[in-house]
Amino acid sequence: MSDRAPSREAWQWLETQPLLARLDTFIAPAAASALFETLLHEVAWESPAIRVYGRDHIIPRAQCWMGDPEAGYRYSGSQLVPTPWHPAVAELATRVQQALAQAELPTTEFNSVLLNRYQDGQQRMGWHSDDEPELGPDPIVAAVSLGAERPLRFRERHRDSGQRAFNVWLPHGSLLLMGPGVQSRWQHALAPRAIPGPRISLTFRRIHR
Ligand SMILES: [Mn+2]
Repeated sequence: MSDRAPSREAWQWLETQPLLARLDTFIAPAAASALFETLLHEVAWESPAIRVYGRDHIIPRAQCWMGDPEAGYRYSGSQLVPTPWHPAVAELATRVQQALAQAELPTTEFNSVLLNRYQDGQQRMGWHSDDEPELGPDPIVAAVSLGAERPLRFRERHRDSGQRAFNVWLPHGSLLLMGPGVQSRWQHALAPRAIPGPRISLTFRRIHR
């Protein structure tokens, strides 16, 4: 990984109000591939059952919640205690903060990260916002994508607003900033899609106690 964070000009402003910005060149391809392999083999991936409308379902992906010991979290009805930071993920968290600061973008001290691993395009994530109470009223969420390029789909939470849904493609090694206001304005989802390869996403957050 390079030591210098890219300049503000390297970012693409996908939406300005609220701010959705993507840095395609956050991690160079070879380093991103190496990180993908490390995480694939060294993260304690789990596919827990979650209760939806009174029935238990195995989630259609694998996940790992990582972070500071005090950064506990509730997710779909279960209490998650974070796994200790993997050194490569801790380093990545620091790099994400540096990249945001370097570009004068909104940032925070990320103390936790949700890793999701999608085996192929059939694995998915349903519509939701990252708006759990632990994240505070207006969270900043930063997502690093590794592996197969796939679109994250956004839609208005209030569907009568007349605004369209839209896709944000997330290339290998990219960083997506979901700035203040994004979670309260939009939901996002990873829909099933004919994409052959696996993908890992790391969404960095700050848990408020
Ligand atoms: Mn999310």
